[in-house]
Amino acid sequence: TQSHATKEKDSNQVLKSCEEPKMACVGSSISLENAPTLAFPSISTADFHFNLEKASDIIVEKVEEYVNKLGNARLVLVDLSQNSKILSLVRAKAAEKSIDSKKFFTFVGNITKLYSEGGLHCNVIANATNWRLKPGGGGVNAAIFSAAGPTLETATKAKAGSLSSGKAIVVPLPSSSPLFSGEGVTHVIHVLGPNMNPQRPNCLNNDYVKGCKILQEAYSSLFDGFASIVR
Ligand code: AR6
Repeated sequence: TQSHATKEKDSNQVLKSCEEPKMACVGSSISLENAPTLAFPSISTADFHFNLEKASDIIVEKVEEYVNKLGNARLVLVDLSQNSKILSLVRAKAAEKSIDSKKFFTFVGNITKLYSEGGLHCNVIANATNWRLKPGGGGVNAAIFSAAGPTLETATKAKAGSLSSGKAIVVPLPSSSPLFSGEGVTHVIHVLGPNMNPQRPNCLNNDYVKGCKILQEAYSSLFDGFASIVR
């Protein structure tokens, strides 16, 4: 059995070998290994069809705004594939802005298995949800509700019945949830991003003036929610 520190180091080294040389992260994140950490997916860029260039600008801008306000807490952008376009765009733009790589980095893995499969300790995960806050629907929403078990739906309902776009809600995860016991996740923050997919509710029909404003608001709500847990 590997120690936690070794596991995280190893997984970072794996990343180092397959990601771009300028990427933020790697060995230096070890000292903040047990710091409060928010893992978040790129909101709206898959099922909701939001433009990746625009989304990556907004992610980096919002991370830059919040990362130093959060003390030692870390922000980690996660995606499933090593070839993730959004991860490489964000890494390149974050490197240009010299964002502290101990406090913000990208990570390849399933957001519901970051500790058990990647050795990365994240006490909070974000979910790119739907307006009904309902399980299923594919993407990260289906994965998180399924991995968390039915207690997440109950705990979510106790907080809200629906969500407006650009907003986030913090849901404490019951300790009986497998995500809590197996992965160390104590809170899920549901976020509803802007939708550019005509097959989904409230499509913005390519109005990127509105869309960018809503995506900025979504990341502010997410990071404010995380700050309220860290404090
Ligand atoms: N782990 C890490 N990242 C993931 C995972 C995972 N298990 N699954 C997907 N991603 P999406 P959206 C990445 O489509 O565009 C749902 O049906 C994915 O590669 O989940 O905001 C909801 O119910 C992408 O980078 O969210 C809503 O109706 C990112 O997560 C709608 O989709 C977001 O992709 C929301 O669409």
